[in-house]
Amino acid sequence: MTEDIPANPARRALRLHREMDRVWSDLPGWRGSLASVNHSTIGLRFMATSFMFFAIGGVLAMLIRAQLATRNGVFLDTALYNQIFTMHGSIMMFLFAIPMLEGLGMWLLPKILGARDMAFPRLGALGYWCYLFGGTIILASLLLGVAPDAGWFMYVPLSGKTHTPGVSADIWLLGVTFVEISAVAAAVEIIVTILRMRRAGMGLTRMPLMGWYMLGTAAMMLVGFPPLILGSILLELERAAGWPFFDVLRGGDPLLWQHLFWLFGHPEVYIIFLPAAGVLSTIIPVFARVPILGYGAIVAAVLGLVFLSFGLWVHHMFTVGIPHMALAFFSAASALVAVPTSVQVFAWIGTMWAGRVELRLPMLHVIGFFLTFVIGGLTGVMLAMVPFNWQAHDTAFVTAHLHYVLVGGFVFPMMAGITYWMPMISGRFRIRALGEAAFWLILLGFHGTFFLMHLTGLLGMPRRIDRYPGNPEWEWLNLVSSIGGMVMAAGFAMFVMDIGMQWLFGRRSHRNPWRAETLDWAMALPAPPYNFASLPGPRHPDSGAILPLARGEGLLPGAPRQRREVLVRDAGTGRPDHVAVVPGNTVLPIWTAAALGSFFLLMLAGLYWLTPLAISAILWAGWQWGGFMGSPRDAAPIPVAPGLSLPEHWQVRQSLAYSGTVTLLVADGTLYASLLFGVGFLTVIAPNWPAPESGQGLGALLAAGGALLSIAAATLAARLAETQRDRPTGATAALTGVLAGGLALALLGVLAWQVDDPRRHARDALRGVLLGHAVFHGVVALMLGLRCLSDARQGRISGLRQGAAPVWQLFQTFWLATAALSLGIVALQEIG
Ligand SMILES: [Cu+2]
Repeated sequence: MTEDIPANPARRALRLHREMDRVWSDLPGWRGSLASVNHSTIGLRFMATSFMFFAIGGVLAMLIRAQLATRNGVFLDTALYNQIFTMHGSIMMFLFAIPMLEGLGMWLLPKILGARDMAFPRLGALGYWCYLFGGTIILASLLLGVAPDAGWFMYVPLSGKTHTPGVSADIWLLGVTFVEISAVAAAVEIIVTILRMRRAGMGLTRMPLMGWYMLGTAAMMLVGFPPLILGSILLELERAAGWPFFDVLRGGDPLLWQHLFWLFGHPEVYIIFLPAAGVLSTIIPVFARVPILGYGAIVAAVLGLVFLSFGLWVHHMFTVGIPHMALAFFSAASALVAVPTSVQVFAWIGTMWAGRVELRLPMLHVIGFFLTFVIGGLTGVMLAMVPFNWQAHDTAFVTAHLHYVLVGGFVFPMMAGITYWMPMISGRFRIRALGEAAFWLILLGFHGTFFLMHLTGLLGMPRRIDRYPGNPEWEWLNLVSSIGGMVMAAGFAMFVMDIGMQWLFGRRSHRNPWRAETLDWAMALPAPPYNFASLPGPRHPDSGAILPLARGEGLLPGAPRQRREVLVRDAGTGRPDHVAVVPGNTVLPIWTAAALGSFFLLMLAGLYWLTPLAISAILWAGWQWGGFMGSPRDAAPIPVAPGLSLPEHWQVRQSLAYSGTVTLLVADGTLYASLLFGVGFLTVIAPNWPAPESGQGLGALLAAGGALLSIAAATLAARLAETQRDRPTGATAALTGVLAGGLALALLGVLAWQVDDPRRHARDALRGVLLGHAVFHGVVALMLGLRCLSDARQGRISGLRQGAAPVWQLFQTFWLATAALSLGIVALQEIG
């Protein structure tokens, strides 16, 4: 697919390493560690932090098991028990599993795809700080005794103001939303990295399977998280400002929350499972010493799972009263998921069958996966059957199923992955025996805990209860489960010890210790911060190229311009397209996260009047981020290989930033679509509609029309500013666009003045949100416009250099489309 690119002349590998290391290393000291943006550092931090949260979630689980060991458990009172199971679920889902897979993706993807960094290093760092701050807020609430206690699914009306006064639910909603920012950021980053930064000439059909799995995962995150973010915003608005979305008396419906939650919550299972399956597909062929069986079938299965996972959320709601046809459809669809899942399981078994499996430690964890996950899959098919579901609903059976799927489908594969890639992280081999003992303890402890819970559930024990004085027949089952839990906890402690011992005392590992073929092993151990001194291309497709790449024979060798340069390819053809300079060490991400965090904390404290301060800090930080889009000079093309020179990223329209914006707008569009779903759902389903007569008159109509016209004018001006950027008319157009955008915002403000009180009815509340959506996008569009204007004034844009203009133009168009749709809907409501 690409013409072969000639090799660069070989140089001394050590010299090249020193040159790269100077440019790519983190700064020394603790201050330097705040400024780090390198994907390896950030990825490892994500994984280490998530493991810490896993330990905390595990301790909470032990408390639950201690309470349930006897039927009159006096260990915890009910209020604390409720906090603990809510926090156990929330921590494991939001603070362990998702960040763990983000960390793995961030750390591994550039290595396995043959790149030096992720597409947006600063965004990765921002995501990490958001995760850490959000997680800390959630955790602190437990220490302060105000932890969320309404279950990790936060069902309304239980989580509403009436039943859960105080801040506990707000902490969950704001904290989790804060953490989700990092998930959406990671999804954007992963997609753009996979599509545009793979080794030159690596076609999609020859991409390591991990790439496909992460692509599927990121796509699901991009579409799965926005509904939950929207749901959290709506619920927080209802709690904080009294805007009714879930209050039946005022035109809301609690079921809306369930839909939004499970629109996220179900794909979540696959979001967690797919990267884990990617790990399995990566390491099984290595230890079986044969290529993976059925590459194409696996890719098809991944795509099938991504597609199916979005049609299944209703199977969490079989008992809420939905039409029979819908029940039948979602039941069948849920059972259908077993097909792509088993395609993969058969491919893995077939691969092991065809080869000769070396039973090293990572492979033991793979066996643990098989023993566990298959049972979880079977009980999953059972639960997909509506009559059985009605029987087992909300019993310990479901808890058992859930843990079989999540521990089998995520924790075991992750332990396999960690032990597999540890030599690359630590540069050392493991010490024998400790890891094996840990594995057996975890496996036996796990099945000891959860296998019997199927039976406990079938005997009728509900989830989430803290005492069962009237049911002595559950007692011995629970006691065995509790003992199993303690054994498993001891196993995890040993696992951590094993990792620590390897780090400290392991003997040095030689290169590529597992004799794997993927590019992640084409580097020295431990992996250097820049990954590859020269980048692999069609000539150097796998781990066999380790020496030529270190000697600079690959593409874009070294760092002669003293900056972090990466190669960006055309997404389709695989031809190298341009050289992007990615940002180096900077404290901007942590500042931005702190600004965002202060906004969340002020909201939590109820200090709404202080939030404008935080908002200005966020705007200031956002302005600084844009500084990277302009450059003061036109540069000569950069030599990549003999006879191949490429432009810098300022000079191309299809830059990483542009691809990233397109991807982000998919998430943004999903959020908006979820909002429209909410409007439609409440209008059609909720009782207490139609809404009372609205008092909006001619003034509102004029303001709406005027705002729309101004946005259209600004969009036109943005287009002109982009195409004419090298001429004075370009700067004039930018100025016009900014002014028109400002006018539109002012008119939206006038409109806000005229809207009926949003607390009156769900329709008015939804109008408030639609308006807020338009204002928010207006502010971002205006910032981008100002950036273009200022860059044009300072000569940071030219005929060759694009600056922020393409992104502005894109965003402005999105603003126009959504604002027009929103105003159209309101107009329709008024007529109809
Ligand atoms: Cu589900």
